[in-house]
Amino acid sequence: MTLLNPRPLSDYQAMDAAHHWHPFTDTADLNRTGTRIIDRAEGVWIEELGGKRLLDGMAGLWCMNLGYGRDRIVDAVSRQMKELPYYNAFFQCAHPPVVEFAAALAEKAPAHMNRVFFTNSGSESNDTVFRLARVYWDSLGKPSKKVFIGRHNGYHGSTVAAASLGGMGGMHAQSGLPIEGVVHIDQPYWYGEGLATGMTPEEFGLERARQLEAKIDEIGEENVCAFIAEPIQGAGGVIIPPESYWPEIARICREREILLIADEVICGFGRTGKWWGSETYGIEPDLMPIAKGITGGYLPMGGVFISDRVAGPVMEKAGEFYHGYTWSGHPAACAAGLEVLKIMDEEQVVERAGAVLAPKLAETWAALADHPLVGEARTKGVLGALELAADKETGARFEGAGAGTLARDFCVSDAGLVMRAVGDTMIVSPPLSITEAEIEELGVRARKALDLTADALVRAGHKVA
Ligand code: PXG
Repeated sequence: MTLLNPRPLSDYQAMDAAHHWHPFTDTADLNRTGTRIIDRAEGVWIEELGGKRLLDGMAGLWCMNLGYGRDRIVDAVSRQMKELPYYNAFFQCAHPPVVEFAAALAEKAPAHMNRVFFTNSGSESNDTVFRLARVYWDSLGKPSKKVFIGRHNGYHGSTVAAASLGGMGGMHAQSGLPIEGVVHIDQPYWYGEGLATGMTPEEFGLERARQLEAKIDEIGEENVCAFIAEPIQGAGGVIIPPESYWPEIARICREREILLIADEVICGFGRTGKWWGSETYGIEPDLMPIAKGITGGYLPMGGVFISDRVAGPVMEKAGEFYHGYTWSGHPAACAAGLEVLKIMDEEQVVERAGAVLAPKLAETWAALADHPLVGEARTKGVLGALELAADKETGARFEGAGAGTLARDFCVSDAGLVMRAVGDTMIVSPPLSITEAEIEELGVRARKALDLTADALVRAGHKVA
């Protein structure tokens, strides 16, 4: 096999430090330590330049749902690139892959959603949602309905509208966000924010949902456009809402006549053990932004599923929707997506995620709950989180110890595992192609990293239960 990247690691690190500005990175700090260069991958394993293998517990960035090394996807893309590398879907045009893919996606979408608008990322999908939801209310003669309600610590992307809809305080502080017309309510994060209240998870879920009702009343229903949320918050720390949360949110949106937008960028395409997170929670959103797993991560693509309820008035009354991207429905991305759907059907990926992987991950995680550092081990579908806590009863953290960062670093340096830290919450979202044996291996590696973290915390003078 030809070596695609023949330079030594130090060259890549020097070039990277000199010329590459990384996303979500303290670039000066990174340049002091040196970038890790990943140069190949197969299945659920990634390999660093030099040969070190790591189990990819994050499926890249929550997107490599079918794992790496799927030649069928590459071949489908290659065939399409030779036949028609590009044409657009503007100005009365389309091409076979975009039409085929839209139809194939509509088959998989919830029954009340029959149309998809293509974008190139989750962020773009949420910018599309931001504009389309407002156009919907305009088309119904209710132009005052403009305000979006999102959630603190929600994540909807990095563009201006998407970052505004999200509730990441650090992002907002850096660039004067959110933009006008976006407000936020609290998240249904029971372990982080509910435990100390003495409420049960179910009571807490209702309290957090009812903040939506209170916020709508405060702003005036006639001014509120939509509520947007991830079925399960991903980037915020795999925050699995109490079962009481979503039914109450759905009731409020219905009664108060505001659109419900379920951001399925992470939860979609089987992550929660069903096709859509909305399905897992029994809700019927009006709009669903999607991305990531749509191409199994092989090419950039995103989209928005549009319910018949929203599509009807917009098509009849608004006329042209002045919105679109050069690469909306790129032929190569559509070819990748079509092949991904074929593989998902053939391998029964979603069914297996729900029936085999979800219980296996739940069992593996439950075993880790005994570890002295773990305050809570939670999973839903093929998503998992471990809360690192100094006190298992109260959930008190290791103050100032950077426990999450320590654990993440031990994962990479000693345990050969990619597991992310969001503060002191360790999270995983492995490829849906993972085997049961590999989930066990993930558990073994996570425990090793936790043990090393516990030792380091003790050495630093912290008390570990
Ligand atoms: N919505 C959700 C729910 C997401 O998780 C986006 C929208 C934006 O997608 P794009 O394709 O524009 O990145 C996301 C992205 C992390 C991490 O560190 C999470 C995301 C992206 C990058 C890093 O957890 N989620």
